[in-house]
Amino acid sequence: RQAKKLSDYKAPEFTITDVELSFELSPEATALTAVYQVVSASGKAGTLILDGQELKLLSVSLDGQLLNADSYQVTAEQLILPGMPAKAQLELKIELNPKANTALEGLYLSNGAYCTQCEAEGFRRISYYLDRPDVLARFTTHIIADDNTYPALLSNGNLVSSTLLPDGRRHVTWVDPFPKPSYLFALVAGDFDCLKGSYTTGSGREVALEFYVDKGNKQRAHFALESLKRAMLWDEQSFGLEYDLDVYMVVAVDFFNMGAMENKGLNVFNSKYVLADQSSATDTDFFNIESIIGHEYFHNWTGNRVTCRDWFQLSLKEGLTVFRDQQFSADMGSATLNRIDAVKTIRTAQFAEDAGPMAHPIRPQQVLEMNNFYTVTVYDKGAEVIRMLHTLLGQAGFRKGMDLYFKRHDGQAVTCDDFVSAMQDANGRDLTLFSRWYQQSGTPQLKVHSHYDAKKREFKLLMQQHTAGTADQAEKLPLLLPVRLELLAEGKSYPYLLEMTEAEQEFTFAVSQKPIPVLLADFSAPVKLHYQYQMDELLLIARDAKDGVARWDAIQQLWQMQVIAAIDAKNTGAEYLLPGELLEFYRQLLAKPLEDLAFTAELLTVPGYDMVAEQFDEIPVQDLVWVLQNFQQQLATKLVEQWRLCYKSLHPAAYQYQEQHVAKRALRSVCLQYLAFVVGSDELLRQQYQHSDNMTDQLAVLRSCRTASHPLFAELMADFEQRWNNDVLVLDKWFSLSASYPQSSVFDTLEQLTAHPQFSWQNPNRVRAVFGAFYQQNPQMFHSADGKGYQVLADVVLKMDSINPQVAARLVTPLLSWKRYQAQSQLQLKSVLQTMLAKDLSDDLYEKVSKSLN
Ligand code: B3K
Ligand code: ZN
Repeated sequence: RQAKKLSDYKAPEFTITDVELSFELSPEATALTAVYQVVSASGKAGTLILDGQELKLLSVSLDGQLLNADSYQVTAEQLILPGMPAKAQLELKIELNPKANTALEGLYLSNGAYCTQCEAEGFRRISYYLDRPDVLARFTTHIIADDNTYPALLSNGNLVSSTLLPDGRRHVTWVDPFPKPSYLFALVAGDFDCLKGSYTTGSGREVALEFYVDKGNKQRAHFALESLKRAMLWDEQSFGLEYDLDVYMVVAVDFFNMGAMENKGLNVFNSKYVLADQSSATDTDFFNIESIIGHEYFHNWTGNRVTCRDWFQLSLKEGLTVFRDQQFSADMGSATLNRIDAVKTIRTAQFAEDAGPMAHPIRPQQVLEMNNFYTVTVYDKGAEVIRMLHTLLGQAGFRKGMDLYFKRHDGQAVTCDDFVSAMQDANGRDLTLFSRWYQQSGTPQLKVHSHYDAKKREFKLLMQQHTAGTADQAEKLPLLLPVRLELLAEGKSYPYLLEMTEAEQEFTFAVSQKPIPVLLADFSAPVKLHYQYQMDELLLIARDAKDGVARWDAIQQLWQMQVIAAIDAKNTGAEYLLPGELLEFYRQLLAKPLEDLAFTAELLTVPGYDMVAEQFDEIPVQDLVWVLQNFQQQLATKLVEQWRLCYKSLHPAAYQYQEQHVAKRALRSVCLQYLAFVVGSDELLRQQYQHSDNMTDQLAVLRSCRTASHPLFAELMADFEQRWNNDVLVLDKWFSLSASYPQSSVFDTLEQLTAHPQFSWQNPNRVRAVFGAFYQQNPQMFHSADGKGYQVLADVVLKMDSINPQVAARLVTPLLSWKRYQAQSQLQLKSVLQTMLAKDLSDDLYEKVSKSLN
């Protein structure tokens, strides 16, 4: 199998300027006529090679002349047309079978509705095409389908005509005036409820907003509609960017491989990121909807108006758009909590990716299956890289760079270098060194030592950076690290922004007494920081630092120290008791929560398994699970009265998705979680489950019971299943909770879940709800000593590979990092991976499994 390389990029020899597609929809035999205006870049005739996969080609015509089958060549992945004139019209007739499409890429059916997914290389499953992002064409789309069964016929751009045909079918025509790459094409046909709204842009243009959802779900789309309006306004205010078509449509579908897709004017969304109301969705669901609606909307400029030259540049649009959606969320709610969430993602999933076999820079250099590179590195580390530019250039400088980027590149397909150049030129600042972040994978380790010279009243920080070799790249160079710093002294906080450019650097500060350094405030660079803090220093930072992220981080570091100490004790058979200072800190926090209750809740939470696991080269899974459970138990018992009092002081109000309400529920949930660990909490748990008016509080009870293996779990889960049996989105929460129960009974449970009438291997949400939760939220059983967890997941991955390779390749992730586990697990994991590799795998799965065994 041949991987593609960034260094092999060549501009296309032919381009397509105009596309006219006519679909006559039918589940098993959709007829497509595709007409392209093809132009040679050099003005010379030559061979035109179009991409295409799993297509039934019926005919080819050139400038109106039907071609003989021997004048072109069709392979499994290409249509080759030798002797293509410098300018010609090419017409293809193709037959498609959307019903048989379980990969959910190209044209497929979701609960009977037609929809498409083309990014990254899915358009080639609809028609032969120059399926690469640097070919930009104007699209006209005709859709012909039965008017009764499919009253909504949608595509990109503006609707220009709609005619009822004598045979009861309707013919609609959509024209998208903005030239676009094929990955942004979309078509939807179905019978939906439509929630309508409108938005007037800053310059006074009226935009129709339309949300298409399954019948009966209209009431659940209001929050998404309002989120869209907030996003449209925010982009005007923050970046001066307005929407550019007359209509913005969002369609919610149940069968979808990822979260959502930013097709021009016609977003297609996983229904779980559109539909919400208080009784069926949690605060987190509401949050995610606002953020993903924002994300896809922001792509209209960062992705659609300015797109990627090639797929190696994916972070150009994704890193930047994640950064934009993070800024949006921060402005809509709490900046600190949003930042903490982003930091968690980097420290868990991204650091793990960098340490594993799939390590790659935010701009990968080599790709076999592009869908494998929609990663936490390209997206979230990509966003951190943009954030560092923002930190270095400041808000105003960053905005100048963005303005220049759009001024130069609107309507073009460009590279990450073009983006950095715009930032550089707009600010008159050399960013050559900074650009290394695009080329280098791996997590830099930042080691810091300090020294205070009382005589000279000088404080020195000696900083060293080092990035270890990764699976994809042995040699590493120093990077430009913006290091935010606070020096705490004399009850004050002095802020600094250091720029580290060398492998080793010393910074000197004049201070009249020995300060405590708050290093890497706001997590100003995606690195692992090493500094010998004492416990009292960390507690002081947690109380006195200006930056909220640093305060939270101090508590994280404290817990990491406890984890190490407790494992050491466990190995010598000693009992480990949490230090009094830490308990005292918690006692005081509970007695007098901070004004920000959500932040208080964060501080009171013991870090999760993934967070503590990341500091180990070889992860002692069962020890960690045991220790974390033990810490919660200790906190629960020692502070039981405090948890109870705090819980009781937070009277629930009628549900509103509003910052203060969300915060209060979060803190209440934390208290409840601890209380579930002590005897005598049944009444309280039952009470909250039965009497709360919202999903957030109900789910908090189930989660608490699950985590504490509480006897009430089974009873409440049975009730929940019955209550929500007809609502698949809510039922997914039940599937996940069932699969994450940390007892060996879970293996029988998994079998029962896949036999559940609402389970379907064809639906990615269901499969992820069960098996994603199993490996992400049940480390204890996933890593069970007999290797059963690995076997179960491996079987599922293989089964899924023949149904939906993209889903299979996502699910295989936890098996790949076998080198991170203890000897026994390593052998078990390696053996399931080897068995897998011996099978006939999709490119998606092959790329990952083969790399992991290298
Ligand atoms: N651009 C899409 C992701 C496409 C994934 C293809 N496997 C959604 C997003 O990032 O906004
Ligand atoms: Zn995106």
